[in-house]
Amino acid sequence: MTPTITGFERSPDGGKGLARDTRVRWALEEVGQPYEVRLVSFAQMKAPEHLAIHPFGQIPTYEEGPLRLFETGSIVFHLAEQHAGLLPGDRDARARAITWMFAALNTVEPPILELMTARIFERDKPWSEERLPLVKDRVRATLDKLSVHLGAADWLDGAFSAGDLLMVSVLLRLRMSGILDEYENLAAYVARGEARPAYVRAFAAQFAVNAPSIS
Ligand code: GTB
Repeated sequence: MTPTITGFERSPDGGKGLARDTRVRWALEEVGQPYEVRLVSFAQMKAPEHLAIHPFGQIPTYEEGPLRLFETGSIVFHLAEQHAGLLPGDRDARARAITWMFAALNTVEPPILELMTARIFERDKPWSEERLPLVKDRVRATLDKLSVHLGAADWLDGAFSAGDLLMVSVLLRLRMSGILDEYENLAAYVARGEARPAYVRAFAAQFAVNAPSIS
């Protein structure tokens, strides 16, 4: 059965691949699962039909027959459980890869989201200039440790896994701030993720929807 995911009819990022449907597209591409996309407007996201699938009125969602999921981490985990390629077979290695999925979403992403909020939504506030360096330092405090863990390795724990897929996706959001380039090994790690054929296909698919039209 071909699953259907949802994405923005028009992403606010204009095709940079930062909205979370890109993570789900990437996971689907990694496991070779064809999929369909239902594009939704902001109004549609808040309508009862969509709220029945996503209680918080957001994207992405995932529908596969009677199964309806929301939360990107849960969708990626479901795909990794159903298909080979995103989680190791060995019990302990699998548990560690899942730990990295949680680390990406629960430990590394929150300060990055805070930075995006500070840079985009709070930049006109009178206190913004004073707060921004503090928020940036909270991101660095996490990246310092992540960078030490990664060292010279290609991926976080052995072979590429769903943990790397989510971690690269989270770190990608830092690119515009310039902070990612302060960490040579993390910048190379993200570039390695972006070079994967599955990521290239996922990025191209969301770009085809969201690229700014030239008229
Ligand atoms: N915890 C949920 C998950 O992981 O799936 C969070 C889902 C979520 O935040 N979805 C966002 C959404 O639907 C899209 S990705 N927002 C609309 C709303 O809440 O009304 C967040 C996002 C949006 C835009 C950019 N951008 O333009 O750069 C980046 C990320």
